[in-house]
Parts: sequence; structure tokens; C-alpha cells
Amino acid sequence: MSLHALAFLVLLGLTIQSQAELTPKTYYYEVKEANFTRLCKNKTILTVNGEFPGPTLYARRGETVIVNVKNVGDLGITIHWHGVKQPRYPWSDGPEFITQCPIKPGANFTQKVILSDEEGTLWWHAHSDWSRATVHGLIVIRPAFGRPYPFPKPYAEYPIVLAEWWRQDVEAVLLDFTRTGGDPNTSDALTINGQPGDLYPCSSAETTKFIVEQGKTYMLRMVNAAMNLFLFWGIGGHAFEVVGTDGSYTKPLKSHYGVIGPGQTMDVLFKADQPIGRYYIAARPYNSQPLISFDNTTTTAIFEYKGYKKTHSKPVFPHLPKVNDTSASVNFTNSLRSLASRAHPINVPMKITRNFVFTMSINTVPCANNSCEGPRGLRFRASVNNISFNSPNISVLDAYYGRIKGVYGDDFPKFPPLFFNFTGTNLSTSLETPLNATEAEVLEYGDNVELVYQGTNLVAGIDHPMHLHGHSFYVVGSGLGNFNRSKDRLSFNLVDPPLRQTVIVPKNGWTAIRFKANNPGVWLMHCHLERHISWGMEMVFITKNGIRPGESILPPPPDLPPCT
Ligand SMILES: *[C@@H]1O[C@H](CO)[C@@H](O)[C@H](O)[C@H]1NC(C)=O
Ligand SMILES: *[C@@H]1O[C@H](CO)[C@@H](O)[C@H](O)[C@H]1NC(C)=O
Ligand SMILES: *[C@@H]1O[C@H](CO)[C@@H](O)[C@H](O)[C@H]1NC(C)=O
Ligand SMILES: *[C@@H]1O[C@H](CO)[C@@H](O)[C@H](O)[C@H]1NC(C)=O
Ligand SMILES: *[C@@H]1O[C@H](CO)[C@@H](O)[C@H](O)[C@H]1NC(C)=O
Ligand SMILES: *[C@@H]1O[C@H](CO)[C@@H](O)[C@H](O)[C@H]1NC(C)=O
Ligand SMILES: *[C@@H]1O[C@H](CO)[C@@H](O)[C@H](O)[C@H]1NC(C)=O
Ligand SMILES: *[C@@H]1O[C@H](CO)[C@@H](O)[C@H](O)[C@H]1NC(C)=O
Ligand SMILES: *[C@@H]1O[C@H](CO)[C@@H](O)[C@H](O)[C@H]1NC(C)=O
Ligand SMILES: *[C@@H]1O[C@H](CO)[C@@H](O)[C@H](O)[C@H]1NC(C)=O
Ligand SMILES: *[C@@H]1O[C@H](CO)[C@@H](O)[C@H](O)[C@H]1NC(C)=O
Ligand SMILES: *[C@@H]1O[C@H](CO)[C@@H](O)[C@H](O)[C@H]1NC(C)=O
Ligand SMILES: [Cu+2]
Repeated sequence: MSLHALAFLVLLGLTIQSQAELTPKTYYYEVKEANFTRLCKNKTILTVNGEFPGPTLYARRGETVIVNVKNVGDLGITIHWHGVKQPRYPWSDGPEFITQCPIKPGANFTQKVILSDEEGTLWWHAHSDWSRATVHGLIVIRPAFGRPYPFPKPYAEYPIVLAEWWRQDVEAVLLDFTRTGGDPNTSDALTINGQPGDLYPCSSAETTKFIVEQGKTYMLRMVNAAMNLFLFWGIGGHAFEVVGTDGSYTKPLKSHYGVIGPGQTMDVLFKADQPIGRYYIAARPYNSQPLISFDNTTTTAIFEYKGYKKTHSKPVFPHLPKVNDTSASVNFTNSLRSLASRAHPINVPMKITRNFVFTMSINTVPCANNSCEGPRGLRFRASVNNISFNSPNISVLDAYYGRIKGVYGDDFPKFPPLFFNFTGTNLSTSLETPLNATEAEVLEYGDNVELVYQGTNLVAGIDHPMHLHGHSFYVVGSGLGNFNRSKDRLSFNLVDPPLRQTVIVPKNGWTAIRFKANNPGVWLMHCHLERHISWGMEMVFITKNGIRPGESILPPPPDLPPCT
């Protein structure tokens, strides 16, 4: 590692223990097609290194990992390191047309995954088209050398990568609903570590199985990599403890079910404290909107105790909340607290310098001859503050850094352009049509931001997993109905709010977050339901450089994929 990079790490305030540790780890990710058989059918999917889910990236807190991404598929691709802040280096962040253009077939791009204070489990995924359905994997970040976990070291750990599987080609599904203007076709199965499990045809023999020893404690590193589904999950006969979310430790939260939104990660401890036997871990959808169709199937894997003797009885199935139980989802999410210990302190922004209220809405736009498959023959769109994001064709970061005009505007509305009963029923259809634009919100370096996400009931209210790139944020409050500034701010948790990068904003409700804009760059903010981002539910924050050394964007890498 160069002196320059060393100085950079020192500036970040990281504890550097030995020269050996500083050697960056290098991974080679080849994006290519591979054949898999699922649900009785052979299918070709896009993968990294031929694996599904893709390879796990291992690191320790504060390390920089180098990944050379080579595209040997036949579509342009980008890779995003979800939850990694990439201080001063948005060039490696990955969302297509936001921080880079796609890596063309045959080309490669060497990305730096710059870890700082993240610790726990994160993940990586494609951030172009719908490729992330199969192009994704875990990022495991262990404590720095010689540092302990804030809980007794688990006996072993297992990955739990939750995803969706389509019988058809996912890019065809994307093209289909883009053309028809309707809802995308739903998936045909959910998977745990690539396998649907016992409850699906032709899947039983290959169900994922984990061996556990009675009396030992295990850590599950879980991600919801599904495209369009929130999931309830649980382990038959066992309670568990959540000890981390989105790469940050939490106070242990004991529960017998969990909810996890697309994009979210979770570190979970569970003790094999039941009679020797077999127990399902199962996941199935949480869906709050009865009007939409969704894949209402259940994926399972098996925890099998050592010494188990084959019997005919089925593994024990967990009790999961009902599919539309918003209160179960909200209760779980709202019970999470930061660990906020001496070794893992928190730093909630107190003196707010920028306030925002962002509405998230489903929208409709006209369609020739009313021939689309959305409501009333219209085409579905989605928006933030009534702006449906129009993706540019060169990256916003290129345009910002290179001062290229006409690619994006810097006039994103700070508040909803219109105040109406956001969560009311029978809203006028005249509110449904959004603007279509490419707008960014510009932040000063060091701004303390408070942002209230407000769900709306336009077209059909639903939960939204809102994700911010380049930052973690504190979730200081949440509620149902319309946010009431004078009343709701009084009950904010400023003591131990959870630190996240993706938060579930409840159906017809609101969630307030706070973060410090201390990472100069161009950072996407979007709903992590893939169909919503495809419809335009995204916007861009641009954080300006600060004035002191170490507060400016680093120069672009020489091999940044060109836009032309
Ligand atoms: C996948 O299977 C198809 C059809 O059997 C075959 O033509 C193709 O070469 C295989 N692809 C890979 C990457 O193995
Ligand atoms: C899938 O492909 C494998 C290997 O090419 C073949 O043996 C198998 O019969 C195929 N299965 C189905 C269901 O087509
Ligand atoms: C990556 O691209 C560069 C520039 O085109 C090329 O020189 C290099 O050989 C490529 N590396 C791999 C592994 O393909
Ligand atoms: C989506 O579903 C419809 C209706 O079942 C079907 O006709 C269509 O082929 C599907 N699209 C894709 C891409 O498979
Ligand atoms: C979804 O499946 C569950 C059983 O797993 C069933 O109880 C429920 O009625 C189904 N809901 C819908 C909307 O299909
Ligand atoms: C959930 O669905 C059931 C019937 O499917 C309905 O009776 C119930 O009111 C719904 N609950 C909520 C919270 O929407
Ligand atoms: C959610 O929490 C409230 C208040 O603690 C409780 O009354 C309710 O039963 C809980 N709902 C579920 C589904 O656990
Ligand atoms: C709309 O309808 C008219 C008259 O039937 C037809 O000529 C035209 O091609 C249609 N347009 C589209 C986009 O379907
Ligand atoms: C890219 O977008 C700009 C601005 O919207 C437009 O003027 C230009 O024609 C587009 N270029 C291509 C190749 O689509
Ligand atoms: C907004 O709509 C909700 C749901 O219909 C209703 O309960 C509430 O009274 C409305 N609020 C106002 C201020 O009209
Ligand atoms: C969004 O903007 C359009 C165009 O100005 C307007 O017709 C519509 O009512 C607005 N909707 C909302 C919810 O602000
Ligand atoms: C948004 O505007 C752009 C540029 O004018 C246009 O190409 C695009 O089709 C529009 N999108 C929608 C959904 O209307
Ligand atoms: Cu959404």
C-alpha cells in the first residue's frame, strides 16, 4: 500500500496495528453465465464466478479490499457494495448512470471496497437492470485484529442469503413490464443460499442443511437479497437474538420471528437449546398491499442437530406472523436499538442544519390508447416528492466532477410540492401523475441532515425499504399516518437509535432519519423494491467537498468504465 493511501487511512482515524494487515486483499469477480437446475427446470443465469449466491467477500473492520470485476456476460453490468460508505471515493459505489457507466462485455473495472466503521454483515449486488436477482453475495466484516465481538464468540457462523427465483429470464421480466406498463411478473420461488427447499417441487434433495451441536451458539449472517419482497422469517422451536443490523451492532433483541426488507442485513445469534432433532428456518413474504399479486411461497432450510437419527417426522416449522401483519413488522423494526456501548459509541446529529420531508408514491402516467397494464390502462411510475427519476445516459458523478452541464438539475424539492392527506383514502387521481426529471439535492460538507420519509396512499400504499448510499443513518422515529412535525419530533429517540442504511417505512406511515453529510460525492437514495426503483423512486444527494484536507473527493480511477 502506498504512502499516500497510508496517510489516507490515518486521516480516517483508523487504528493501524501492523504493516501486514495493511496489505489489501484482492478478489477477482468474473460476471458470467452459468447453468442451474431449480424447480425441475434447467436455466441459464448471470452469476459471479459461476456461483449462486456469489462468493462471500471477507474483511476486517477498516480494511480496503480490491475487487477486479470482469464482465464476460453479454450485457453491461455494475457492482455495488451495499452499506460500504467508500469515504471520499464514490467512484467504486456502482449504481449505473449515478457513479459510473456499465462495465461493457469484455471489459473489467478494478473497484476499491473501502471499509471504515462498518462491522458485521453487509452484501454486494449488481446495480444495473435486474441483474442483482442472481448477482449478489455477502460481505463479512469481522472486528479488527485483536478486537472482540461485543458478545461471546459464536461457535460457528452460517450465511443466510434470502433471494427470489424466476422460472423465466429476469431480464425478460424487466423488458416485459417496462413494455406493458404493468406490474412485473412475480417470482416462482424464494431461496435460502440458492435453494428453494422442501416445500417446492424437485427441491427436497437439495434443501440447504446446517449441522448444529446441542448447547452451542451460532451466528447467522443474513441478507434479504430478494427483488420485491419483505420477508418474515423464524426458526422452528427456537428463539434468537438480533445483535447487529446493516453492519452495526444492536442491543440484543430477543424474538421468535423477524422481518427483513430488501437490502437489509442482520446478524443473529441462536443457541441450539432444543431436543436433538431437525428444525426449519423458514421465510415467506410480508405484504401489506392486498391489491398486488406476489409470490406467496415459503422457502426453508434445515438445522439438523448432531446425533439426529432419521425418522419420518417433518422438521419443526416456526410460527410466523400472518402475511399482512403490519403491526408485527412495525413492532420488530421499532424494537431495534443501537448497542451504543463504550466500545461502540454512537454519534447522533443534534444540531440539525438541513430538514427534508420526502414523500414516496406510486404513480401513473398516460399511455397511448390507454393500452398499458397499469390501473385504468395507464402506465405505472413511482416518485420521491412527486419527481420520477429519469436516468441520465452519462453518470451524475462524471457530470458533477467534470462540470458537464445539462445532465442533472440541483433543484430537488426539500418538501412535498403539495401537502394533502398523504395517507388518506380515495385520493384524487389528479395527484397521481408525477414530474419526470433528473434532480439532485446538494448538501454542504458537514451538514446535519434530518430526513422524514412519508409514505403516501396514492394508487396503493405499501411499505418501502429506503436505502441511502455512502452513509449510515440513525432511525430516530417512525409512526403510522402523516408525520406531525410539532408533535412527532418530541418522541424521537436520540439516545440509542439504530444505525442503518436501509429502513422499512411502514405502509401509510413515516420514518425519520438523521445523518451527517461528511462523505463528499454523489450518492443515490432509493427504494430497494426493484420494481419501484425501475419506476423512478430514487433521487441523488451530492455532498460538496469540505475546505480542510481530507474532505475532498479523490480523483477517479484510470479504468473507470467510459460512458461512450
Ligand atoms: C448452459 O446450457 C445450455 C443448454 O444446455 C448450453 O448451450 C450452454 O453452453 C450452457 N452454458 C454454460 C455457461 O454452461
Ligand atoms: C439439465 O441439464 C443436465 C445437464 O446438462 C441434464 O442432465 C438434465 O437432464 C437436465 N434437466 C432438465 C430438467 O432438463
Ligand atoms: C482489464 O482491462 C485492461 C484494459 O483493457 C486489460 O489490459 C486487462 O488485461 C484486463 N484484465 C483482465 C483480467 O481481463
Ligand atoms: C409474464 O406472465 C405472463 C402471464 O402469465 C406471460 O404471458 C409472460 O410470458 C410472462 N413474461 C415473461 C418474461 O416470462
Ligand atoms: C399466503 O400463504 C399463506 C400460507 O402460507 C396463506 O395463509 C395466505 O392466505 C396466503 N395469502 C395470500 C394473499 O395468498
Ligand atoms: C389481513 O388479511 C385478512 C384476510 O385475508 C383480513 O381479514 C385482515 O383484515 C387483514 N389485516 C390487515 C392488517 O390488513
Ligand atoms: C405490537 O406491539 C403492541 C404494543 O406493544 C402489541 O399490543 C401488539 O400485540 C403487537 N403486535 C404483534 C403482532 O406482535
Ligand atoms: C392507437 O389507436 C389508433 C387507432 O386505433 C392506432 O392507429 C394507433 O396505432 C394506436 N397506437 C398505439 C401506440 O397503439
Ligand atoms: C443523453 O442525454 C442527453 C441529455 O438528456 C441527450 O441530449 C443526448 O442525446 C443523450 N445521448 C444519447 C446517446 O442518448
Ligand atoms: C387522512 O385520512 C385518514 C384515512 O382516511 C383519516 O383517518 C384522517 O382523518 C385524514 N386526516 C385528515 C387531516 O383529514
Ligand atoms: C405532481 O405534479 C404534477 C404536475 O405538476 C401535478 O399534476 C400533480 O398533482 C402533482 N402531484 C403531487 C402528489 O404533488
Ligand atoms: C421522461 O423524460 C425523458 C426525456 O424527456 C423521456 O425520454 C422519457 O421517456 C420520460 N419518461 C417517462 C416515463 O415519461
Ligand atoms: Cu418502494
